[in-house]
Amino acid sequence: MILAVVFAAAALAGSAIDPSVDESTDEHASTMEAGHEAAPESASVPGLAVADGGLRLVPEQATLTAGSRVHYRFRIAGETGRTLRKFDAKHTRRMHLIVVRRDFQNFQHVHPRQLEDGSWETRVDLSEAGVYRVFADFATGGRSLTLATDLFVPGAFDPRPLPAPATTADAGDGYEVSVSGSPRLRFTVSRDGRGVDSVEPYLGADGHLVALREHDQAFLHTHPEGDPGGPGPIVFGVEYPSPGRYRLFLQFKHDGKVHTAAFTQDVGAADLANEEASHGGH
Ligand SMILES: [Cu+2]
Repeated sequence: MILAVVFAAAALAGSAIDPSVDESTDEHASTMEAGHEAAPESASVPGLAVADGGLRLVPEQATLTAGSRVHYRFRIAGETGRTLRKFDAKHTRRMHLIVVRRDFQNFQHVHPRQLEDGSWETRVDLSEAGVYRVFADFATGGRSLTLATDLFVPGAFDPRPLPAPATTADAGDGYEVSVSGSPRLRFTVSRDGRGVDSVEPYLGADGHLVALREHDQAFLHTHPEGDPGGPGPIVFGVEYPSPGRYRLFLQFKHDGKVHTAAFTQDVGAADLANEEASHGGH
């Protein structure tokens, strides 16, 4: 089964890092580094920056009043400030917008419509107050980018703790999803206790996986595996950039409806994608 992924690592990874920039050498840090085995190279992780590769995510408003169908409007601007109009289709859509509260609640994945002036508009459910992250995931000129910004919804915010790691998740409407393996993840869907053989195509694939890191909500690079439309589990390879906890949101379609299952993964050093023990090649 092939699963498209809602995001992809920018082809620009690392290009923005200029080692000569830090002229005020931090002696303390240098001392700390000395004597250690070679530190891994710094790599940029997608989804942490509002601007990258000469493009910038510009929300019309950073603060919105709570409501269940709130208009959210934004544009992608070039370095001169001009609105970018040309986007490539990626997983059948030209713009994917992920909205999630900072405590990983209220996950939403929507597809905004482009207005005449090149900006994008959609409705989001902001019934609950709090601090949200908004990720614009798109491709233009053959490169993929994930830009992110803050969104504030004033009101009483009662942050919930990250749920403990679990191998099954309730996806609503009687659906349950179980996961096994790491960093190669196999998701199995059941409904009312009976296995669901094949899910329906969703955005040109069998499913989408959004993986976010605890504490900074970095967007992870994941790889779909297998053939589309086939029976069996939905499989993804995930490139974890560091040990720690991650929240994963798997979306699949069945009986004409998109369902979301969320999982917490506790990732150890052995699960990192750059380990030899992983599925190799990625
Ligand atoms: Cu999408």
